[in-house]
Amino acid sequence: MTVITHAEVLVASPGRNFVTLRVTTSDGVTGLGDATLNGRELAVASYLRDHLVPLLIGRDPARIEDMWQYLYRGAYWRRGPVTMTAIAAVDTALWDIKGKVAGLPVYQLLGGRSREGVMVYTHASGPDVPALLDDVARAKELGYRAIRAQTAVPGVAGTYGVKKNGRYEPANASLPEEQPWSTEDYLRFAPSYLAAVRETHGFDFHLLHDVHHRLTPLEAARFGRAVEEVDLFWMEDPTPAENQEAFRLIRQHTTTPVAVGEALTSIWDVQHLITEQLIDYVRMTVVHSGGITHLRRIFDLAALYQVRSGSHGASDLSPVSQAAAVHLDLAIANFGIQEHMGYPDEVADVFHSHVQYADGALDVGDVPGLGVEYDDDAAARYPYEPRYLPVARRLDGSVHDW
Ligand code: KDG
Ligand code: MG
Repeated sequence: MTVITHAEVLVASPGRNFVTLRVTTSDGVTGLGDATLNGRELAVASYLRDHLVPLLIGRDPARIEDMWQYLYRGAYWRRGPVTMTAIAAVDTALWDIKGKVAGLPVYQLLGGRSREGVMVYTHASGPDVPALLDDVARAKELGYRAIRAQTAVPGVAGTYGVKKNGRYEPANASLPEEQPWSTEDYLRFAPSYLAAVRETHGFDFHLLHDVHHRLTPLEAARFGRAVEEVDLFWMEDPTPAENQEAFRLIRQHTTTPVAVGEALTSIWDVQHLITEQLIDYVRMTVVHSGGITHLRRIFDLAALYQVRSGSHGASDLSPVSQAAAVHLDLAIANFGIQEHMGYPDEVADVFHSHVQYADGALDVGDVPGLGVEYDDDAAARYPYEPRYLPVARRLDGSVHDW
């Protein structure tokens, strides 16, 4: 019988930190899984190295569902980002191995293509409205059919999602940067710049916006109403989602579509949001939601309630996650859209990926498995660097949701 003979936890920082699991079988086949949890990378590395790798050795790599149940139920302690990211890394690596053994791309194992390429949205942002409008023009020229727009609220240095020197990287400091935040200023300003995007660039592309958990349900309802005329594809994470019931109030007041999920980790975290039809897009990811196995289950539940996928694809999800997402996006019936943020240039030295962008869409080609290889020699040139996400504080000094 083929068994897992070893599993390595690889930590490198090609432009930003990534944790990767590589599983090897007794037949010499390797599979990769992303295990990156931004700002808490080493907690997952230790969970894998100290607690999961010893459990993998000698097990059958073909039994993906059984492995998932064994690692999830076997931990006794349920859910949570560290556990679910570690399980995701194992699960993703086993799908990669299964594809390589079968000689098939992973999307074939998931039922085959439902579409030719997956529509992606990119980020446009700027320190002020003219810079944002220029960046939207740049994204349109690159062929994107869906664009997320963010700009700095005047006088609020901590506005989420604004590029510096052509890139947006929130994990920007060796200790968390503390950033000021004013909900009042944001609510007064943001609808006007989204309207300016439509006035300048028209309605022939999807426009998205990430609120990034900053509003209360009532504020989010007001915001959703205020932007109805600009026809948003979605408003993302309008309010923190620990209390799923909070979204009912938003729903009752606006027809602006709602997307939620990047900070959630299990089907239970979105059960109520989906079954009560309180959201339109579920934005969870392979890496933080227990892998391809669990995310497929979430998307299948969502399909019953006309909720579509909209997977998180920020640059803190490695190219292994990106490839896994594209395989899943190609296969499911209720695909909505995929985030495509891009990577620092150094990332391509370490991760050799077959994912390709063309005409507003991503595709993976027909390489067996996930279609990503890891270059150990290149990775050795990029040692881990401690990096934290920022913390937001209201103007009175109290902590806010970042
Ligand atoms: O690590 C946190 C980022 O992944 C997150 O801030 C990015 O909100 C995000 C998005 O929609 O890409
Ligand atoms: Mg987001």
